[in-house]
Amino acid sequence: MLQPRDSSTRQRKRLDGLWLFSFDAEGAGRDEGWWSGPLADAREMPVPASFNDIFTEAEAHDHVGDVWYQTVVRVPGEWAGERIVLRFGSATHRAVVWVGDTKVAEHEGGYTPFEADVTDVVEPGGEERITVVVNNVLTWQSIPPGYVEDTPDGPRQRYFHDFFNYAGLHRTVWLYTTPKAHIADVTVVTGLDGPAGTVRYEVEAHDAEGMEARVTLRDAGGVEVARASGNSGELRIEDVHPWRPGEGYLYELAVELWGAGDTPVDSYPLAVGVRTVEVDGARFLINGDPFYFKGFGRHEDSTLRGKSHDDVLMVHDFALMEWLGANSFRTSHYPYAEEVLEYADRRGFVVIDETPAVGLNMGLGGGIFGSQGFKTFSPDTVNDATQDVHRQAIRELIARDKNHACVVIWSIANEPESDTPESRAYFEPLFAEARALDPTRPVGFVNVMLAPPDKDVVCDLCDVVMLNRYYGWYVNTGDLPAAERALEAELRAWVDKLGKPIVMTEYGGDTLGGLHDIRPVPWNEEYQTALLEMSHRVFDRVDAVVGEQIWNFADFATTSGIMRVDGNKKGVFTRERRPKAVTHHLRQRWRRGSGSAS
Ligand code: GCB
Repeated sequence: MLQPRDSSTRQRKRLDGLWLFSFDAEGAGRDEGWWSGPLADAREMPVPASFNDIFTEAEAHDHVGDVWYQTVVRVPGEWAGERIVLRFGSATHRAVVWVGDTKVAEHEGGYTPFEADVTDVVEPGGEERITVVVNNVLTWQSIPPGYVEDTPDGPRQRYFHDFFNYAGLHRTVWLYTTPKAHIADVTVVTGLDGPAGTVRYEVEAHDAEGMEARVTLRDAGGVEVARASGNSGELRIEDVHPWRPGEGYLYELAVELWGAGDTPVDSYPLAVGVRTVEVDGARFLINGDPFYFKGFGRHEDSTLRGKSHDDVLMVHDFALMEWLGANSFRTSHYPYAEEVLEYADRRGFVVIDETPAVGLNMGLGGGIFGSQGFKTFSPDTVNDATQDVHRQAIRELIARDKNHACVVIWSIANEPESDTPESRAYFEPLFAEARALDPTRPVGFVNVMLAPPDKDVVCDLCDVVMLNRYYGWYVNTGDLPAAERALEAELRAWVDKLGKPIVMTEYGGDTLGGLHDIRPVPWNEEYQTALLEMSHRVFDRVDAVVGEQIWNFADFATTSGIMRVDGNKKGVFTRERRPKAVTHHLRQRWRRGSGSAS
């Protein structure tokens, strides 16, 4: 799905700002038709933002069910005759949208965009009321899953992942135009051939009978380097400037649709980084060179905004990662805002792109205190219907992010159950789906500590083994020598079993910023440094380890519970982005080139 862009044939209008907003604690709005007039007794809510932390009441923070958003927009008069589209970057976790009294869109899944052609519903030059009901409930048939417990005090949302269930309109809402005959999708696949680069392209055009697609590729200085016509084809750049980690060199592909006239009917600019990605034995290659991932599992998370996209935070977070010498991150545990992927393309960051499939594991009790008392895969829990939603989440992720040079691995789930025949049966078709949709990128999932090499039955489907391990924290707590032996033994067992590259997608321990001691003890800053140093010694001894992504970049919000003190504190930065002492170790390691591909 294409991002809205301005071009010679397209315009867009950002609908962000203060919208009317109502909690619907009784779930009455859908029956009462709240879209059919101004929202009664509404407050104002910033868009984009999670709604949870804006007001002061506990009911707002912990609301379960529907919330309503409404705004009035004037559609520019000069848009008459154009195709007009209303697009949401995300609505967490599902939404229904009305323009005036007409229902125009419905979407399941909290982290991918959706849009509606509203040409026939809006009047250019007129004012239109847009109403959205957003629902934040997690069920056994949502991704991520959860369930609602009815208590005497009202519904309580339970879920199996370790981050707060922030919800709302988290990303920009656009109203934009395209011509009636328009470019609906573009797919590019890049390659390298000695000093030359190739860009295979495919254009999907709608209502464009008799028209021709033409593409022109320009370098970063605007100089044309290749052109072609036809809905698909291949461009060749004789002396290519590849996209590479640390150097986000981008070409621009001008995609145009031509009819009989002497100007294009539609025009869409797409940034293209030319690079290759490949797994070769136990090595991970970008442009044929071994690549070592240095970076983090992150969250879209900050005070007040919750999971809202925010350019200030994004640019600052990348600056902090660059300050440390990081070159990569994983979009744990859901697709991040499209702006983040675009920025990663430009900054030369390498991204492991993950679906929202987190918490499909009833063996994990929100940490280490045993299981949840459910079977993960069963007709009443994660079932065929859940798998369909998961499949759709994979489709939407790949459709959205397939053209980003920064994306080098699809991660189809985080820490699912993967040691039972049911898990194998569940995941086999999902791997097939991801591979069919994108045969060019490695596919994997992130393996949990409960499924080590002698138990896991799914990792052989992966191109890259991605491991979350907490030696020295949840196991061997406070005993780093024992942790060091156990971590190394397990990594060597993975090498013996699969011989594939291993990325450590999580390791670390909770650390209270400012807590110091002369001895490293769990929770103090000395311990975080010692634990990471221990882990790095092991990674450096195991050749198949091709990456280290610490859990987490910054402290983040979770549900309250005895395992978490004001959230998860495994960040190397606090939630306010102040550095913990360990950042100095990381700067030394990553900037002087340790933790690099051999
Ligand atoms: C994990 C999860 C992550 C948690 C982390 C922790 O394995 O993937 O979502 O936050 O452990 O801190 O326990």
